Amino acid sequence: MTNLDQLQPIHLRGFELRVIGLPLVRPFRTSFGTQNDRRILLVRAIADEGDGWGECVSGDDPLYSSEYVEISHHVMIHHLIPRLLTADGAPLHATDVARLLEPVKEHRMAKGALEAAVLDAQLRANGVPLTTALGSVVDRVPSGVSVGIHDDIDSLVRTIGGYLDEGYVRIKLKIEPGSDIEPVRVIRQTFGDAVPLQVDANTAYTRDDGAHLARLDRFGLLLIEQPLPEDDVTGHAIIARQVVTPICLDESIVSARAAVDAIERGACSIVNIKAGRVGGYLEAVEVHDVCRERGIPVWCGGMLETGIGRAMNLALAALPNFTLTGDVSASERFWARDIVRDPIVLEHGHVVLRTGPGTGVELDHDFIASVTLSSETVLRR
Ligand code: SMG
Ligand code: MG
Repeated sequence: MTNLDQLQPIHLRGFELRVIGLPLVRPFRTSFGTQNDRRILLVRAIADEGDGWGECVSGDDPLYSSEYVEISHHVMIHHLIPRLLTADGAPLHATDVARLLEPVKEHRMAKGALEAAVLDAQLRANGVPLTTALGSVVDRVPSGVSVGIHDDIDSLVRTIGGYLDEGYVRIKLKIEPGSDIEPVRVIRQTFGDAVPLQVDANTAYTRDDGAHLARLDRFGLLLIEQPLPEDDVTGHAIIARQVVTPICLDESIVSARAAVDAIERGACSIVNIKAGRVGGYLEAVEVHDVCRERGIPVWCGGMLETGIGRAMNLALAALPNFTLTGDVSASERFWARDIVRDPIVLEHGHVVLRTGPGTGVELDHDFIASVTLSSETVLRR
């Protein structure tokens, strides 16, 4: 990672919190629910040197984690932003943000979004791309797609066939008890053993399900993601001893410290990194680093981001230990129209990094205005 402290700091004036609403191109069903649309909390850092934008990955409801749009908005306004808009108006580095927000427990998605906006603003002001700042080593990354639970197997096969035709190089299937072994068997039977395939349970199983999950072993999956509840790290270690397929953690890994703990306890041999889940892109790089030092490969997760979050995820996914294909898909996987002028597209199974200053994306402000549900600006007093 570039030494961000050597960049010129910015003089932060305030933040705009803007909630937009976008329909999904098709419903997305996971073990915790079905989503038809998304409200997304966008954050604009307003600085003397210019603006920066970040995106909060909190969901509509507290189902993936305890965070959700209203709670993230509330904690930003009442607890986080006041800690960044200090009375003395001292210049701010993006690297200061996590430390200033540390006294507030959890709310990592909210913290991560504020840091992302400050980071974008500071990098733009310095003319430095996020890719350079994070330490990206490639200019494009292979693209995987996450496929929701389907009511019937025929439609699942059609959906996956469509994504493979589009060029996605890896399929991740959402599973839950009652929709796991059979859909995986049919996918293997239909598309063959060569298709890189993995499953994600979003905490839907229990410690008693080791023998059941071991039935997935014969399908040669890349990994099983987060079978048990997030706080059951030891349970994952128990499951990991019962299955041959590697166990990957998502929800459980909320920091670099949590990653070290899970790895040392034998709970996972692969880690899914999502910046929002760990409190920001700078902590995400730390997670990458501690995994790399311990020989644990990582991949970049997704949270149904718009082009802002997608461009940032791409920069992260280009770090050297991201040796497994991530969930950074094209904008059109979820959105009929993205909020950036140059949506992320699939090119021969890859997605290409943005190289302009900051996130490198240009926002479609007219479209954003047309899908805005609320907007609030907080300025330094
Ligand atoms: O952005 O492509 C994407 C979605 C990837 O499946 C995906 N994410 O648990 O990994 C995960 C899920 C969480 C999304 S539901 C909020
Ligand atoms: Mg997951």
